[in-house]
Amino acid sequence: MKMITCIAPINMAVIKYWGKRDEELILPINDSISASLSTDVMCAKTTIVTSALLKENKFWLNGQEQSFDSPRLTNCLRAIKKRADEKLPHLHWNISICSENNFPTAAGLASSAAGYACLVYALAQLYNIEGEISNIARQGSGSACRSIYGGWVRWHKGNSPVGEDSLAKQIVPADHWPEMRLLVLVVNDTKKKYSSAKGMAITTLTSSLIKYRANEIVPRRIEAMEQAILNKNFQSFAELTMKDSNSMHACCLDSFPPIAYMNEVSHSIIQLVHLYNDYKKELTVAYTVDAGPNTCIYLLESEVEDFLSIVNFVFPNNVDDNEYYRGLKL
Ligand code: 2P0
Repeated sequence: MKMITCIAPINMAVIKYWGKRDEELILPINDSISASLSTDVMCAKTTIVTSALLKENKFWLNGQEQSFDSPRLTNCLRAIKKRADEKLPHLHWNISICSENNFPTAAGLASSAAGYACLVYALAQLYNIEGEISNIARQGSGSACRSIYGGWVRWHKGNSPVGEDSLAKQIVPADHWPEMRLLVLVVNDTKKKYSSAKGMAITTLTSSLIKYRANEIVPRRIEAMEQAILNKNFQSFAELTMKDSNSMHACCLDSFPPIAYMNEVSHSIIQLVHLYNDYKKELTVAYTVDAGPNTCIYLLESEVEDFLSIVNFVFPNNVDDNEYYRGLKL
C-alpha cells in the first residue's frame, strides 16, 4: 500500500482568466496573474491511497462520494500516468482519493483551483513525477495551474494547440511583498446562475468586447502588472487590479444573454473603495471580483484596520460577519 497527503493554496486573480480557446484542454484566451494565499488559514487537502487490494477507483470530496468518471479528473490522471515509469508496480493499482477544503463554500472562493492543484500534486508525488505539472493541473480546472505555486504567479496562455506550453510560472514568492493582505468580503446572495465555465463559454461565443480584452487590453496590462509586483508599486498594482476586474465584468455584461455576477452590495463596496481612496488621496485599497458577488480587497497590512472599520460601519448587515472577513496573508 502507498499513501500520500498534500495541501494546496487557493488563489485570487488580479488579471483575470476569462474565456477559453479550447474547452476540453482548458486553454485560455489570455494570460492571467494571481496571488496564492497562505495555506495556514485556507487550503485544500488531498490524501491518495493505492493498494493492489483496492477493487475499484474511488473519489470523495468533502466527505461525499463523487463519480470517478468526470472527464476533468480522468484527463488529469491520464496525463500524470503518461509521465510515470511503466515499471512502477503501483502505477497499475486502483486508487482512492479523499479531498477536503478547510474553508466554507460560503466564502465563495474558487475551491476547484486549490482542489485540482492539490490532486495533481499528490498524484505526481505518488508516481514519482518530477518537473512541470501545472499544465496537468490546468486540465482539472484552468485556475488550478496557478495554485501549484506560492506567491505571485502568472499563467502563460501558450500557443500550442495541445497546450503543453499553457502553464504557470512563479513571478516572485510571497515574501517578496510581505505586507500584502487580502480581505474577502462575503456578500449575501443566492446561488449564482452561471458557473465560471458556463459564463466564460457564453462570453467567448457572444461578446465582441472579449476579443478586444484578450487581444489588446490584457497583453499590455499583464506586463504592467508584472512590473508593479516586481517593484512593489501599490499605486500601479491597485489601478490595474481594479480596471481588470471591471473589464472582466464588462465582458460578462456584454455577453448575450448578459451575465451579472455582481449585486448591489458588490457595487456599493466598489464605490466605497473609490471614496476611501479619494479620501486618502492615493490608491490604498483595490477591489477585485470573481464569478460571484463576493468582493475581495487587496491592501497593505497597515490599511486593514482602518478599511475594515469603515466597511463595518457602512455595511453592518449586508456583509457576512464570519472569520474570512479579515486580512488574509499571502
Ligand atoms: C480567475 N476565474 O482568473 C477567473 C476570474 C473566475 C473569475 O478562473 O472552467 O474554475 O475550471 O477552467 O478555473 C474560475 O474559473 O474555470 C476562474 P475552469 P475556473 O481566477
